[in-house]
Amino acid sequence: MIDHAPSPDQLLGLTATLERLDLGSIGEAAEACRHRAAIAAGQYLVPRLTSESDTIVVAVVGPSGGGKSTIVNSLARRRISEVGSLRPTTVEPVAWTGGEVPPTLDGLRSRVAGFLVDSLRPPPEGVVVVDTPPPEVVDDAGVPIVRQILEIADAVIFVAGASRYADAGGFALLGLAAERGLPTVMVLNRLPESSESHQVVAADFAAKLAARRLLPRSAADLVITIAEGIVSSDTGALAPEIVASVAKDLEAMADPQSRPGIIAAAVAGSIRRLRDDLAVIRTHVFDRATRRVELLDPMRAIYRAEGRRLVAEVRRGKFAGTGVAELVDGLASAATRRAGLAARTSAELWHKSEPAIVESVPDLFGHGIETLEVAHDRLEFWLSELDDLPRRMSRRRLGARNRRRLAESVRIASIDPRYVPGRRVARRLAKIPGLVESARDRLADELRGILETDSLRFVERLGPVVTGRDLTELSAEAYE
Ligand SMILES: Nc1nc2c(ncn2[C@@H]2O[C@H](COP(=O)(O)OP(=O)(O)OP(=O)(O)O)[C@@H](O)[C@H]2O)c(=O)[nH]1
Ligand SMILES: [Mg+2]
Repeated sequence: MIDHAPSPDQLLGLTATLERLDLGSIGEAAEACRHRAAIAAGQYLVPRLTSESDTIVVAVVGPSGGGKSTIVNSLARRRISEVGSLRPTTVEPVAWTGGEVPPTLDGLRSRVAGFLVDSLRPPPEGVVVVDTPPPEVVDDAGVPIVRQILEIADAVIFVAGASRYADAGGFALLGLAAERGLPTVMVLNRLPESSESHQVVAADFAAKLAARRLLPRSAADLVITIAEGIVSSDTGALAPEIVASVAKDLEAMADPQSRPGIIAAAVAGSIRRLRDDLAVIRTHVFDRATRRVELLDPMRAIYRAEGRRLVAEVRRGKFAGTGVAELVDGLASAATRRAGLAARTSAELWHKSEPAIVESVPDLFGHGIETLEVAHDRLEFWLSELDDLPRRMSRRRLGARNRRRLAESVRIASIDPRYVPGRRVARRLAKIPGLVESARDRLADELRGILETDSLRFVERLGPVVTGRDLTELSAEAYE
C-alpha cells in the first residue's frame, strides 16, 4: 500500500468540495486544476482505495488517424471500435473487456451508452482496454475526453502514425501519463513498408521522447514499429501477427504479479499530482482574494464618499421646504444620481486595472436598474417610521393628532437645519431629547444604504468567494 495515502473519507470530502466550487471567476488555470483534481480524487483514488479489484485499465491514446482503433481491433481480432478515414473517427471511448470492470470506469460507464464491449474474444484476464477519442474531441466543458480517461487509467498504449509522431498534442498526452507514473507502450504505426526506414524514424521518435523525459533513454528498441498493412474491411483489423509485440506487452501488464505494482504506482502518481493541483488551486484562490480586496476597497471608498456628500447636502438643507408628497421622490432621485456617479467612477477604475470584469456589463457604468425603486422603498420606510418614533423614544402615550404634529416637525427638522418649531411643539420635542437627531441619523442610514445596495452589483461581478472552510478542505494535512 501507499505510505501517507489520504483516507477515502478525506478524499470524498475533498471531491465534494472540488465539485461544488466554482473557480471560473478565478481563472482558467485554477478551473482546469479543479476539474482534473475532482476526477482524480472522486473517480480514481476513492474507487482504487476502497475496492479490491486489481483489474487494470489500459488506455489507447494518440493523435487522430494514427490507427488506435485499428490496433484495438487487431488485438481483439474483431470489430471493437469503428475505424475510418474521417477525422476524428472515435468520438466516444469504447472499452474492450472480458467482463470484469474496475469501479474506476463507473464514471465513464454512466456517461457513454454502448461504452462496453463484452467480448467473445476477451483481452488478457485482468485488463480492460479503452480506445479513446483523439485530443481534439472535448466534452461540454471543453475538456478533451482523452485527458479525463488518462486520470483514471492505470497504463497506456500510445499510438502515433508515422506522419504525426512529433505532434505536440501527442507529447502532451504522454506528459500526463508520465506525471501519473503510468507504464506506457510506445507504438509507431503506419510506417512505410521498407523496414530500414523504421529504425531511422523509431530512433528519431525515441530521441524526441527522451529529450522530453518521456522515455528513460533514447533507444529505438523502446518503440514498437508497425508497417502500414492491410486493414480487413470485415473486422477493421490488421493481421494478428502484425500487432504481436503490442499483444505481448499487454500480456505482460496483465500478469497478476505485475498488476498490483502498476496500480500502486498509478495511485501514488495520482496523489502526487492531486497535491500539486491543490497547491496551485490554493495559490490562485489566495491571489484572487488579494485581488478582490484591491478591487473592492477603492470601489467601496468611492460609494462611501458619494454617500457622505449626499448626507451632507441633505443636512445642509438642500431639500428644506420640500412638501411631504415630493420629499421621497426628491431624495430618491438624488440618491440614485449619486449611485450613478459612484458606479461610473468605480467602473472606470476597474476598467483601468481589469477591463474584462466591466467590459461585458455596460450597466455598471451607471446606477442599477432597480436603484430608484429601492430608494423609494427605503425612504417611504423612513417616513412611515417617523410616526412611531416619538412613542418609542419617550415611552409615552400620545394622542393621534399630537403624534402626527410631532412627526411632521421631526420630518421638517430632519431636512431643514434652520427650522424653528412652534412653541408647543418645541416643548414636546424638548421632552424627548435626541428625537430629531435620531430621525436624521435614520435618514442618513437609509441614504447610505441605498448607495450600498447599488454597490453590491460590483461585488457580484467578482463571483463567489471561496470560504475559509473550503480552503481548509483544499489544504487538509494529508495532502501536504
Ligand atoms: N492500410 C492501412 N490503413 C490503416 C492502418 N492503420 C490504420 N489505417 C487506416 O487509417 C485510418 C485511421 O485509423 P483509425 O484506427 O480509425 O485511427 P484512430 O487513431 O483510431 O483515429 P481517431 O479515432 O480519429 O483518433 C482508417 O481508415 C484505417 O483503416 C494500416 O496499418 N494500414
Ligand atoms: Mg479511433
